[in-house]
Amino acid sequence: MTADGFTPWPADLAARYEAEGYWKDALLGDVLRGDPSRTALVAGSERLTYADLDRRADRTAAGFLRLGVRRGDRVVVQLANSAGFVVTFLALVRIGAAPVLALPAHRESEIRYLCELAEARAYVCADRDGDFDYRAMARTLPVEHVVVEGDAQEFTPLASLDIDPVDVPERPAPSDIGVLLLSGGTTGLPKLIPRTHRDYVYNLEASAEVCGFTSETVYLVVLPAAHNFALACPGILGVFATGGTVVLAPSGSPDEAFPLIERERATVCAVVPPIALLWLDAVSWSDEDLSSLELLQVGGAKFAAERAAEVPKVLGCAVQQVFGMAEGLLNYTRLDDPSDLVEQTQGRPLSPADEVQVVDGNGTPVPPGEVGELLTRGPYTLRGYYRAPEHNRRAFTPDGFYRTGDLVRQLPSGHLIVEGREKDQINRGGDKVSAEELENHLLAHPAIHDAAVVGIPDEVMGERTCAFLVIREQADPPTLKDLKDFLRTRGLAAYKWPDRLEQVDTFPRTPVGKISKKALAATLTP
Ligand code: OOB
Repeated sequence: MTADGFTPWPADLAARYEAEGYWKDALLGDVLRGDPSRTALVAGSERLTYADLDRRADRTAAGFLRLGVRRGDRVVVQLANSAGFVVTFLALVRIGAAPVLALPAHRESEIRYLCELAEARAYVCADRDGDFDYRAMARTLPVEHVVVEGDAQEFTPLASLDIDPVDVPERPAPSDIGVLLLSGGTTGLPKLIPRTHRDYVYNLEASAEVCGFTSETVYLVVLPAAHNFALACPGILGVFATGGTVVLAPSGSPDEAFPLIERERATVCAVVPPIALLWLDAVSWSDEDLSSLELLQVGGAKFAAERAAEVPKVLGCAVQQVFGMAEGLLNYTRLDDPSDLVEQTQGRPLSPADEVQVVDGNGTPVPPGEVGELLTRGPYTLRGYYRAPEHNRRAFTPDGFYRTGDLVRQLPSGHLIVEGREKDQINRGGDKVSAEELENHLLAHPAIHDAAVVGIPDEVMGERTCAFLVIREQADPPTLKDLKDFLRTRGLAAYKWPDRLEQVDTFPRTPVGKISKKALAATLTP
């Protein structure tokens, strides 16, 4: 690991990725490659051409420079799907400051930690999200500058950073950290994933090619723009690199998304399975014209084969399964794959340079076609989490493969089928909840002696979160409502709160004395 918390690729592999053309002298700030007069971005009532967006990014870059943000700095960005998000992202990467991409749902517990871990120079947020006031939270954060989109109160308005452009004093290098993504997490505290300019540019360009993006693509964003899937798989940045149009929606609700598909003639959208299920249902009662849709990308959690098969029939567009991770590796079903592979698999690796191994508990490859843990390394998969040397010793093999914690089976075609998970994480419809992180918060409750968090199957969400609790003697057991209030005051994002509580006297143990989460989950199934 280098002094700045980044684990580089070994020299021999780096030389190979360069020689074979995966890594180019490419910068994230240069991805706006559309015709200057064409529409790059539609967000609410704003419509920006490529020329407009380019100018806005340069002007806001000048504003961040004036604030004192420089190459090598980190800035925590927490914005909803707005033009401000896109402009802020481009402005920061142009001056070589890495955006730390928090989700709008994160709260003080996550944001404070991210500011501290990244030693962020600034925090960029919206004014509010419904009842929640980001500015009130910002007052307590350890950052020099708070920049607010909307009503800034005493803070710096994002709009005030829009000033005359200046020459960038120090351009970033392609091997610099371009952006820091959030990991789904399996530990007590969130982890940050450093993505270099050149690896992320490869990620988004290769994805755009595999997904057939062109200047005619109109991409509707319904997932948080800060999520890797919507940002770069191929996402917003993949559209910019191929000259198409990005349309931002506030959410995946059919009420908001369908009218935008009709109005903007959207051709592609990326969703998580619960949104796909909602859409499959909603077409029967909605009267919007969705005939422009050509491709629905579904990923983030397992999408059932039967449902995938329904997409072309019900929505009239092709479906693509995407099994990806912010850490890097992306698997896509290909547009010309036979329908059984598209429906029944989660795709195959994006890059010829992706190395995958499927191994047993000892790290030995399993026979072809059998289930094992997926390990991977490649030109766009991290070699270490940011500033996490101890965790990195467990999360990577000695030869640099990332242990995904996903249980998969690989077909002779290379396609992967996700069969389960080994990591201690709940996948709640694509939102990832670290069991340990939630357990630590629960253990801080005065009535709770011990806590174990497990995922329970759910038809729509795939999984929901159940907290098994051992209550202290003489203490009143908290209700689910009590616990949610408690977790709210602790500043934990609401998607991480438990959906269900179960009180137990003791936890079942494995032979080595660990809590058996399998046995706990089994007590709930009839
Ligand atoms: C995407 O990224 P993350 O970082 O939120 O979550 C990664 C994890 C994977 O390790 C796997 O456990 C799960 O999410 N996952 C899937 C899946 N796609 C992701 N599990 C089953 N089937 C799938 N299709 O979720 C992500 C990043 C980029 C593109 C798409 C998704």
